[in-house]
Amino acid sequence: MSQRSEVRSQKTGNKKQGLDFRLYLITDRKIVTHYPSLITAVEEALKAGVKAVQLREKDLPTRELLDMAYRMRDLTTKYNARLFINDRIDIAMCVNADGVHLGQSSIPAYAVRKAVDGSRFFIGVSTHNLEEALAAEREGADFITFGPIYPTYSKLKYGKPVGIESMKIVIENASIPIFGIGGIKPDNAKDVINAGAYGIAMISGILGENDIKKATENYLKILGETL
Ligand code: TZP
Repeated sequence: MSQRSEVRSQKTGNKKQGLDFRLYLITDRKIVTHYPSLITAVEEALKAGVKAVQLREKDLPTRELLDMAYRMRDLTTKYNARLFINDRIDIAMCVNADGVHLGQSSIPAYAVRKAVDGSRFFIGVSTHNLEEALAAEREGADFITFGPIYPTYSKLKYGKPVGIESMKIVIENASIPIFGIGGIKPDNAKDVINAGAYGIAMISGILGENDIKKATENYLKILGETL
């Protein structure tokens, strides 16, 4: 076992079993242009081996989001993949999702932890600095996303990306799995993993592509997780 993977397994070894994915696909239906719908685009990624999907359609009214969440639940179950719902613990419960992914303005992780049987339900938290990352861990998150690591269109308005060096500091100080996010593409995905991230999370790197199957397979290959 390499030194890096030893560190990784030490860091995650005492955590609840089942965080069995390192490629984390996040949805944005507006970025899908080469496929007829978000559902068909996500199915293509699932066919290629994606094992975790976060439904993140922040602007959908509750009932439309619920409908979409049911469809994503059916689809992810069909491909034996995990489903996370962004922000909405109520919708996550209704559709029997595998977890919720919380933002910095969401219900905090400790409140979800208190309310939900933790043995099967995962809590992910979006973080952007060390303080947020450590708070998420303290409050009971199972994993975090950290970023944006690289410039990415949807986050340009927040200023400079956090960069890979600040991710390394988070990795040194936190003991839960960390997914690098933001501007992850084939040419930088390996750098994020080599810096010690547990996995990579992305929207456009998969859903914005005109060949989702090929793009997904490429990331899985970079992660050493070909089907
Ligand atoms: N959080 C940090 S960066 C980001 C989110 C949701 C956007 C990721 O999108 P992309 O297209 O993978 O850069």
